[in-house]
Amino acid sequence: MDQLKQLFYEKSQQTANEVKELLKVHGNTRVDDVNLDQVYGGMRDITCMIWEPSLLDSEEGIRFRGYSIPELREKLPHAPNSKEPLPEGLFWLMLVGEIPTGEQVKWITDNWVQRSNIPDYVFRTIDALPVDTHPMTQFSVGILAMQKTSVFAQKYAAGMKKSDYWDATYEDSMNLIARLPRIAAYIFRRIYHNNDHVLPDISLDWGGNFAHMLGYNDQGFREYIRLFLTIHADHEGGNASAHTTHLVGSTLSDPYLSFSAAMNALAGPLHGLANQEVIRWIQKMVETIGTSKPTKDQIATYVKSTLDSGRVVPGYGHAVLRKPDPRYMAQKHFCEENIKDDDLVNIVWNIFEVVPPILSSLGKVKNPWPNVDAHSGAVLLHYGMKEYNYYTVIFGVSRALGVLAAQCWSRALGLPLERPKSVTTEWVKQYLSDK
Ligand code: CMX
Repeated sequence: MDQLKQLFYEKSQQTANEVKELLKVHGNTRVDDVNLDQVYGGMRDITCMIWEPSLLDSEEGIRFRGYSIPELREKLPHAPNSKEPLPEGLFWLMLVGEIPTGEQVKWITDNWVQRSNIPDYVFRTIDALPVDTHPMTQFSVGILAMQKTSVFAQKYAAGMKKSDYWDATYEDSMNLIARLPRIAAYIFRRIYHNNDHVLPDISLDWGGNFAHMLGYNDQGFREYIRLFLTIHADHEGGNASAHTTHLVGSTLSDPYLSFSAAMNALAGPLHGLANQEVIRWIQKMVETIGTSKPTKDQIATYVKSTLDSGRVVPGYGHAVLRKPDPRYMAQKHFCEENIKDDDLVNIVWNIFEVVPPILSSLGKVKNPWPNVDAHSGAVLLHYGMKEYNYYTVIFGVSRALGVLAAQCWSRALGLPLERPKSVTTEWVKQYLSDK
């Protein structure tokens, strides 16, 4: 058994035993009450799921196994001559709850290189799609095409014991994460570089190699990709991509099926697609106003016109957060340290000053602050990646780290099929009149 799997086995068995004891004593203890607003309102804030890798606080933002983003930037191992954390280290932390050593992170990087081979038919499957198919659709199809190689599905068909599910899930998760950058980069080079593909450089770390296969050798871009892949990895279990992984996985669909489904959720404009929408919206603003240096007053007028036309301001608001997203702030700090006087980055920062008071004045927006997607496109564009339709794919590569670590835990804890109760409006009316 490899070192990470062994550690995961020990930690997860210990937690599974603790959970058994907890449920024996407290199984009937009430942890939440639900009101009708929540039933109609997208189940906001209802405590109803176990998700081990991370926990979101509405004021403070995300903590991965107790560590905030600034703490991760400081404590996780870095690549040589790099200031940004290696996302491999975050995966280790999310899976076993311990900050890994540099050697342990190097072990993951090497292990993922060994697991990164992709059958040729996967590329041919992607090639069969019209080249102008949205990159997220190509990504989801590519992931699904790899499902034939699922260890979980093969072992299940051969009669695998329930107590071995976690092991096959771990193998699939590691294989899938190892392969994702290649699939994602293949799609990028297929669509935007006329199939001029860049072969992997196995001397690089997982994120550095992804940047390289996308065709960027700029150190700053590599650094940003490492940071991007770290901060987008997880946001507890209730967000749409995480919850989709959990729901689909709860039927014992393997990690390929669950993660492909998650990518279809991430591809929605209220979720991960917002990072492309932000840039599309800013470019339209610049075009409409007629300058790459709009004043705050001009930005305010444009924001109001967006709202007046019945659309949302992309990159702003959040279902849980009630403060500026620390993932946005991490990217702002990255730019302050690495990027000097970029027009688009300056616009993003000016929008941060202009939008919150306008959204607050509407009286209905619960969180007027920027989320993670408000910043990422401007940084990608700064480094030359202008193909904004592609941005959500990078988010997707990162998201695999959290949701697949979580799926390993779901199997180890033996979490059952998810099946909440739904009711009809007729039922609600009857319930209220009976009361
Ligand atoms: N611009 C305009 N209106 C907004 C808004 C925004 N950025 N954010 C919220 N609102 C509106 C809602 O549309 C809703 O209006 P109605 O009552 O007329 O339907 C009202 O304010 C209340 O919404 P809320 O409770 O504050 O927010 P929700 O939890 O319902 O929605 C989210 C959260 C993210 C979908 C919403 O803020 C939004 O649409 N933001 C823009 C899209 C975006 O940036 N998504 C990315 C989120 C991060 C991610 O998952 O990647």
